[in-house]
Amino acid sequence: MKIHFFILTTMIVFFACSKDKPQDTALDQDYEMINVHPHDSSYFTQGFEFRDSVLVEGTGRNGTSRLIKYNVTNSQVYSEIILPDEYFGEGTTVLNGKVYQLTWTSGKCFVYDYETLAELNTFNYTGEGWGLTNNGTDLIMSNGSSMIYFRDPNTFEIKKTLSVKTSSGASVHDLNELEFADSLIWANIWEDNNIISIDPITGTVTNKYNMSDLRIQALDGNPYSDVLNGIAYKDGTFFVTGKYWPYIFEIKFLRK
Ligand SMILES: [Ca+2]
Repeated sequence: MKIHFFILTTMIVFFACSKDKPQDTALDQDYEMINVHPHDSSYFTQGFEFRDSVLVEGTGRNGTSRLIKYNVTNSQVYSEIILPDEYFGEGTTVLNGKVYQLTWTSGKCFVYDYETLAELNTFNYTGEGWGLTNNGTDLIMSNGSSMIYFRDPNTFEIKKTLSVKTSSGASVHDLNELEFADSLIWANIWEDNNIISIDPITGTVTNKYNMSDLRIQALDGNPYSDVLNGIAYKDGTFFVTGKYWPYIFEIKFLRK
């Protein structure tokens, strides 16, 4: 019975994964390691983005949610704010001199002045908040589903909705931290070691990068390292990390 239970469990897990995760190996691409930087392993990374040479990170969990501006090379903190315990911080992005920070289930997006981190405004929204980035005009948000929302940064109104699918038409769920770079949306997928790139017009997954090796290195450095989550772009390279990871990996995504 134990063997039968194991087989049944394995099949359930397999089909659950095959339904939700992009399985198309034709999309697999390689990456090149450029450098490894320190990452504070107390940071439960939920937002990750550069503004010029400053890394802006938003962290989560109730009681440890922060917004931090720091130096990627030596982890020197320039400034930070601590969210009230009732809020679980999520995705963050910088647009037009403002920092936007989502919350997981509170339905609130906090807006701060980028220079001073003084709170300017709060937007309310329906549903959960997960990842956040921008294309220079619109905020681009995930909520854990297969949908991505383009929102007006001045009103937070939804301007466009994108359904993310593989080329075979399978929906890609659990879209998490986001980055807009090279005219593509780059996304983490919760509890998945792949980073995907998404066509921002059609929602189709264009490439897939397996970061399993980086997860293993993170676990070697801190056994409490959690999932891959955090993509930031600067000057042609990407910086990726995860929740409680001790490292930030600077990489180039290659294409065949
Ligand atoms: Ca990002």
